[in-house]
Amino acid sequence: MEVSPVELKNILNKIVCRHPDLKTDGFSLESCRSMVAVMDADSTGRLGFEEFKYLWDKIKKWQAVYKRFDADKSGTINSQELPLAFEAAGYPLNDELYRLLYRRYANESGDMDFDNYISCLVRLDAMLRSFKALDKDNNGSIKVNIVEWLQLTMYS
Ligand SMILES: [Ca+2]
Ligand SMILES: [Ca+2]
Ligand SMILES: [Ca+2]
Repeated sequence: MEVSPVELKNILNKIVCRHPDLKTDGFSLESCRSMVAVMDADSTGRLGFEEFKYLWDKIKKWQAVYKRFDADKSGTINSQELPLAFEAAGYPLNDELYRLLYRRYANESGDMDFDNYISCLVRLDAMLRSFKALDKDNNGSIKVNIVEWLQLTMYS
């Protein structure tokens, strides 16, 4: 069984319905298409069992972090809560990167809701894994050609 973007959207939206403490305007098809793309290691356009299981385990972990670091219990993550949550999730970044992610994924009222938070972490996790895969000598920098660059940035 492989999970398509539409199926992923239905699964995720069904789950958030059961958690009133996770504020969200719902996972959009576009964000699910993007999540499938970055997680789709074998480029089938869908998530196979292993790909889905990886995503699922991460989402469970990230959901627990979200609840724990929503310090003011607003149901969303604000700019002060974000660095602590991402650090706890295993992504220690610098302040500039946190600000950048916040600007990209927070909504107009200045909060990151649950679907935006998950989209952001899915992408961050996938981009870090891509980097590690390309950084074969593990020296912290990579060299990519234009085809690799486009594959990396356009199918995501
Ligand atoms: Ca949202
Ligand atoms: Ca796949
Ligand atoms: Ca909050």
